[in-house]
Amino acid sequence: MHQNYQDDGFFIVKDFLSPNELQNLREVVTQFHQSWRQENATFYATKAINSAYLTAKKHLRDAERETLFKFIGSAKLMNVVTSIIGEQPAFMNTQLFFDPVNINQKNYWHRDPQYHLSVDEQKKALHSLHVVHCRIALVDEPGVELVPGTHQRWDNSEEFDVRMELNGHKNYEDLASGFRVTLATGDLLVFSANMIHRGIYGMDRLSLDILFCDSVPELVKFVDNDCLPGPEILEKLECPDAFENTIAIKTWQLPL
Ligand SMILES: O=C(O)CCC(=O)C(=O)O
Repeated sequence: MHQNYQDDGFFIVKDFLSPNELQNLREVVTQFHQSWRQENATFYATKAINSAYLTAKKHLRDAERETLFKFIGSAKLMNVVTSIIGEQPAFMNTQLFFDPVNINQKNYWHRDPQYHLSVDEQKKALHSLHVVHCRIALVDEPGVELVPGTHQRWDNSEEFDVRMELNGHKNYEDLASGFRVTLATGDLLVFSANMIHRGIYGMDRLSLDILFCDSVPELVKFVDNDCLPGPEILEKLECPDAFENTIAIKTWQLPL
């Protein structure tokens, strides 16, 4: 496994995107964002910090979806993903992070699984399943704050009280153990969804996040069928494996 990921739970690849990839992704993502904002005007205006399901048909045309699928299924990105997850990664979803309209809205520390797993299950997940964020800055951005090592270790009492808002704490309070990672346009940040983290708002950020996981039904069940490519796109991808693994699990092990 990638050494920095193993030790700290994250690493950065500077200038991951070529100028051409950056331009193509920006165009498609901007198109998605405009359409999504119209459709979700109230949510956007009041509390949203991200959207998801970018590869679905709802907001993008086929050619635009293909641009996303080609990037996600590129050898370049998949080499990074397999360096962490191994040879059987599954595609999970895409998200887009942007600034909240309300400039007073506060960010929040969390581990991604805390919204669907009990505390005991969250502890076990640290030693079993991989869910990995591949976050690509489409403009310079303040980045995220991470607590290094928490992809493998449980919270100390300050971290637990803050992220769970216990004993009078709020989940936006600073943590002594937090480590800030800023990203420049085109950088890739890879980090474990299990680790304690929070976004940093500002700079009109626009960050494309692609999620991959182990090829297991308990994670792949979260994947939306609409977000998967059809056979005509799959055959055009350099590395279709992550999509194929997801499709295989959904087709054979879960009722569609
Ligand atoms: O950028 C953000 O606002 C939060 C990022 C995050 O929590 C995530 O990618 O899971």
